[in-house]
Amino acid sequence: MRVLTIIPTYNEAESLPGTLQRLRAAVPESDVLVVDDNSPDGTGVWADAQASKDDQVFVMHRQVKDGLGGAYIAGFRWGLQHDYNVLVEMDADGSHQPEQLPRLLEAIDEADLVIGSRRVPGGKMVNWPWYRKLLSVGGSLYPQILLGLRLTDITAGFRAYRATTIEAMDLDAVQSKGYGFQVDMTFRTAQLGKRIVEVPITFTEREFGESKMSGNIISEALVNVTKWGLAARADKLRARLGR
Ligand SMILES: Nc1nc2c(ncn2[C@@H]2O[C@H](COP(=O)(O)OP(=O)(O)OP(=O)(O)O)[C@@H](O)[C@H]2O)c(=O)[nH]1
Ligand SMILES: [Mg+2]
Repeated sequence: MRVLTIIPTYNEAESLPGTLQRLRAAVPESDVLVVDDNSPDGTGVWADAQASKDDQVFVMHRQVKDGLGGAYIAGFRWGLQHDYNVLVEMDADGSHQPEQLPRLLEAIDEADLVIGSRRVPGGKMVNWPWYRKLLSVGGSLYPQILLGLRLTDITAGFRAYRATTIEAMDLDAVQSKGYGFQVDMTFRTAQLGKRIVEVPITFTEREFGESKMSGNIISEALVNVTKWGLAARADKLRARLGR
């Protein structure tokens, strides 16, 4: 099983070193691809220096900041071209613990997508203020209901995909940039009839740097989820009416 862990970065010079070092120690068999959007703080330059010392670390540079969704799509394409079997998504900011990645990788034997969930038994959120928790619960519940997905944490960003899951998708059609990207990808995976499994993780608030969460990202997700949910319902109805 060839595993590639993709880490999108924008201004993570303070966080990436610790995350990368922990990841290489916890899961030495995984190659790593850092996808940096020309971070003004020099994250990309630091990553290049790392890559020149470690032949399991690779860096992709993109010229403009184009959202986490765009960075992952570019990383997925690279991973497919380079024949990896499993493509992992992980944040640079320390929210996702590399030491818990083996749990996700164990579960991928029996699944097409494994989601590290904060809300299955054993899952935790550490150091998150109440309003972020509320936003996260609401942000997960609304799409779960509207899209009819029986999952607990569909916005979660610590995940492992089988390469065959990503291969089966039309990546050009994935337009979501921010939070909605995770929901979008989950919905597509479910619509393909793929197996989705959640495993518990401990999610920790970032220590350094700044959040890229914004009102824009939230409203993009809300509008899109509503659109997808209604479109899926209309499709079902049309099928039932035989048109
Ligand atoms: N390449 C790239 N990476 C991004 C972009 N936006 C966010 N990221 C990275 O995606 C990961 C998640 O972003 P965060 O800012 O932590 O977003 P979040 O986890 O939703 O929010 P907080 O944890 O509250 O800060 C981090 O590693 C970011 O550096 C982007 O436009 N381009
Ligand atoms: Mg974060």
